[in-house]
Amino acid sequence: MTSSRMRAVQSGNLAVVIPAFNEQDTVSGVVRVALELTPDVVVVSDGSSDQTAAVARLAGARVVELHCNAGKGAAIHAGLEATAAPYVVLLDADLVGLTLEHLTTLAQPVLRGELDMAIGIFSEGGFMTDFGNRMTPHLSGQRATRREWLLSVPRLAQERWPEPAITYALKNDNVRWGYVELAKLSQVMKEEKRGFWRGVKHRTRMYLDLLTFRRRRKRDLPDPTHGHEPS
Ligand SMILES: Nc1nc2c(ncn2[C@@H]2O[C@H](COP(=O)(O)OP(=O)(O)OP(=O)(O)O)[C@@H](O)[C@H]2O)c(=O)[nH]1
Ligand SMILES: [Mg+2]
Repeated sequence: MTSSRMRAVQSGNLAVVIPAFNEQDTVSGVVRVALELTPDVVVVSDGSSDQTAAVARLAGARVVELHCNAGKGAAIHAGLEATAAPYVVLLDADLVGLTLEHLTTLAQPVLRGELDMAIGIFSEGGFMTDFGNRMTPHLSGQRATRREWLLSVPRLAQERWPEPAITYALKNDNVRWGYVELAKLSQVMKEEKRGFWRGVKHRTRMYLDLLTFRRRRKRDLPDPTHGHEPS
């Protein structure tokens, strides 16, 4: 057991929050590894029509169930509100090959106070998943940060896909952030888990949503005044 894990477990200061929408095939594997890091593992399922919530509960997670589907941003927000831990690791529920080492790689820089947010990037996990993650590293679902800061991100709960809102806040606030490599980790892509055409439909909707954040941001939020540009 690493010293950072000991610290997290002993003081109860770290939670893992996993937004999961129809992820019954993979969520339990992610929960089991998360439980190696901390007992405070929260899965948020909002309107999943499969067994995601039951499977996650059986694997040992605390499950927050919302009745209507509200999006990944609302799910993360609900997960953050369901814990009091000052530090959180966010994980997607469709990860394959997750290990405790990945989690300590993510969490350590934040627990040590070196970074306010660590963003995990896949490497050597598979051509497509590595490629997707490297093209858009700022969209990664694997992160560690301070819970209070994440809760303060404007529009976090309103955005179906919250990553652009987080990136915007990283620029706007004086936040120390950095990428860490997560070797041999991958995810099940939408086209695999939803079927090809449904996957394409979901992907198209996701990109439309991500691309229109700027419009919503201009309407609702001030311009950045300082900070550096996440790539
Ligand atoms: N609770 C909840 N979780 C969601 C929702 N939408 C996405 N998620 C979860 O957010 C994580 C990322 O969603 P994915 O659909 O895998 O998106 P992605 O990994 O960015 O997309 P691809 O790489 O294109 O497959 C997964 O754990 C999803 O289950 C939602 O509406 N509610
Ligand atoms: Mg995914």
